[in-house]
Amino acid sequence: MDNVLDAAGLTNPAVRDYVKYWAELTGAERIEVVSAADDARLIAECLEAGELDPAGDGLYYSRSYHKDTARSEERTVVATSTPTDKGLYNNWRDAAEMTALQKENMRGASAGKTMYVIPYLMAPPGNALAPWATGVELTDCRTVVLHMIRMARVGVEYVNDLADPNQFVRAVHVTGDLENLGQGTPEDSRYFVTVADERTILHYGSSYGGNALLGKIAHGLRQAAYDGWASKKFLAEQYMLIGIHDKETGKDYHICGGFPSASGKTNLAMMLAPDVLGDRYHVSFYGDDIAWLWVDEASGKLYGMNPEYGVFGVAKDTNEGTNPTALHSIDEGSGAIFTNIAYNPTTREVWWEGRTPEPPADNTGWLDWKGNAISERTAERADEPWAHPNSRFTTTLDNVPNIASDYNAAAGVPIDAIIFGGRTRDREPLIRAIHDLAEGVYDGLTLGAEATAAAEGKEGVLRYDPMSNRPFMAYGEGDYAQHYLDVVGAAKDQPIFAHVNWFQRGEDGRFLWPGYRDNLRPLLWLLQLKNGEVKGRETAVGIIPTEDELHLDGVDITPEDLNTILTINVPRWKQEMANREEHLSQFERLPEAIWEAHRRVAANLENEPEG
Ligand code: OXD
Ligand code: MN
Repeated sequence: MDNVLDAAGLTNPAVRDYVKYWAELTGAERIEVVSAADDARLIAECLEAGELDPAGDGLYYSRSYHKDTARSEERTVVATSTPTDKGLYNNWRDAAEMTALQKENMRGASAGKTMYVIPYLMAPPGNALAPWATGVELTDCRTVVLHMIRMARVGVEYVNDLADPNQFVRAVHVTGDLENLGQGTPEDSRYFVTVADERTILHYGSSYGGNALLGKIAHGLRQAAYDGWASKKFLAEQYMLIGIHDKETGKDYHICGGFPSASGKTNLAMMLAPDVLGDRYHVSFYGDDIAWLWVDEASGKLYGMNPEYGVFGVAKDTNEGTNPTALHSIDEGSGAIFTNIAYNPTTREVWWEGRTPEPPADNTGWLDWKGNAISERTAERADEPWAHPNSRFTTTLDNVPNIASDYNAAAGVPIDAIIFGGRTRDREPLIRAIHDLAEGVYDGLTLGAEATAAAEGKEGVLRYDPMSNRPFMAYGEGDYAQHYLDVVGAAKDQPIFAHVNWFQRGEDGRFLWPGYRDNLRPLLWLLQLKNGEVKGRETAVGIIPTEDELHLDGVDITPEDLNTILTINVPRWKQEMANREEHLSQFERLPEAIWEAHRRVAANLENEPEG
């Protein structure tokens, strides 16, 4: 084994010991150290082995096992040796117990397979947080390697010269026998464990997405959130990050923000300026899913960066209207990999629901995401989707047409605004700016998405998703709120917080705001408010734009609808406050500042005229 590590130039002695330990335990037959330069060879091997299919020039198609198509929140745990790390959502377990269990699951489970060693960095090289961003994933699945090469910076150079050779995340992924894991049954034997205080990730029983690409969610969110708290230095959030350049003043602004799933985060992150504003503003893309935030020591300002190197985007409903930028990031030659969409092996075309209004008219040769011929579907299966609803495309950041020119810069970017947005059919206006940090954190903690027919819950009652981090919480929510107040509170210029909602509906169910590119307009208003160029209108729950402050040239909206999305529905808000009180009461050690913010908003609502 030393020969292989030597040949790959892997010199870090702690990494070498770690690789040897797990190669022995998992029983892998051979090991291979990979770097980004191995991509073309590994693609060729996967095509040859049938693990990938060609989907056009420089595009690839893969399918996962049909019971392995999404993250499993129930099987995901954060383990530590400190019981007070238990929160409401982190599924806390004891570190020693979970480590022993996972070792038993993984023992001998890679027999006959190659164990790939993936040294990676979840940060732009040279970034202040790079010491927490280094990791080594071990995986027995070749397509996981190809995804990691797209989603992270990969190569031995990221681990060889660490100041502390031991400071890397140990991220072990063993696929397991997917056909015999009892997924979703009482016999489920999968476990996805982050042993946060040992900086060790042990995932067993999947080869899909966040369960298997360990740099992304397990390290980039759960482990990093814990590290940021333990070091007192940073936050790791499920946020998109964009830049807005004002060509008239030459100023650059950066906005990041969190949205529960299915609230349009990727579309917002990849948005282009509306045509009528395009001469003045350019919107650039930094990231669609994760941002790490810290205070820069030299300037005292809040900074942010996207630790990822790629986009693992949901395919469904991505089209020329909703997200042309995403479509061009998966053009021919991009090296993108599609997973679990519909595929035509004869023509090498791909399709997913919402790609075009109707599926291809001639279904000859088309296979659904499970590999079954569409033309052979029985009448009762005719309406089943062709693609899995959680099917994805994976592409690197520099394939995104409006990628920011400084996305790879070590410094990161100063953060001007932090926004939260749910999906709410009434109550939440288009945008409301929030007065201060404590109210901002309070707003984030009470973020949620409306219960829909698909998710359990009562109509109009939110499924709370604090900071859009519910599945990624690493320690107690009260401690998390205090840490957020501490990190952002230490910044010299405070970012402005706001809550946005693109999803208000009329009584007939139609969306009142056109959304997509027009979402830039309320964000521009927010920046103007921060700059003191507009005043807005005070309400009980924040400052909202007046109609004439929004740039509305070219927006298709009636005056009545505009009025509705710029008005506060006081009775609905009062109802919501009671739900929030119950929700927040579940968190231990919630800072008094958050309760004060809650009481302030509640008191304001009592004084607000109804209607
Ligand atoms: C997620 C993702 O699961 O980004 O949130 O993949
Ligand atoms: Mn995500």
